[in-house]
Amino acid sequence: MVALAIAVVVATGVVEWQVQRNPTPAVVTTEGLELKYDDGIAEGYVSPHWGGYLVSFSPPFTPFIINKIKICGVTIGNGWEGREFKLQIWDKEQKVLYSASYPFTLFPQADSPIEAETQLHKGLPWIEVAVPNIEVETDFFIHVYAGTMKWQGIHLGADDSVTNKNSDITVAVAEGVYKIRETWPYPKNMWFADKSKVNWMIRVIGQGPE
Ligand SMILES: [Ca+2]
Repeated sequence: MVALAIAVVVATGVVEWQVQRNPTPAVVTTEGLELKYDDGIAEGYVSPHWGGYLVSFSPPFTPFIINKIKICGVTIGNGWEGREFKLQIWDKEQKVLYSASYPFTLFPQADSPIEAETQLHKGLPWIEVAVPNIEVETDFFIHVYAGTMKWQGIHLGADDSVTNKNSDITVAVAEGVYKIRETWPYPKNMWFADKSKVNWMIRVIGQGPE
């Protein structure tokens, strides 16, 4: 918090800064401020149920410049070469601020759910995706649309270290148009059927304006 206060003072007179009231927990790293809800260790890996993963964030101050997104996960199965997932940044009104596609092969691959289970026990890996300095003026969302199903494709790490207040899943209602899914679709016998326990392991790295 000390670093944040200094950053705000230094910027006085250059940019109008707004300190946010209930910011997402953040840590200072060599790359900037890392916003995160999870404790770094996945309790499971979960499919997006044919849709996407959505996490809302409240930056420590605005404007806030997003430089990088970190995502913990794995792809299950083979033959994902050429397939892409969509990474988006939405503002608080769910308007798209940034949208780009990235190859599935950025994620480490597990040939089967059993192999994914082995990776989970070793600690699911993180990937990093650079984004071109997206400035946000409000709370925002990170959306990872994978569109893959039950035992195949992209599965993100799920963390139960805090009560979920920020993670949702999305559905595509038309080509490139998404909405937050109203129901939580996972089977009752799975621990992640309880939405309050599921935090998608997506983090944001950013900073104030120069
Ligand atoms: Ca955890």
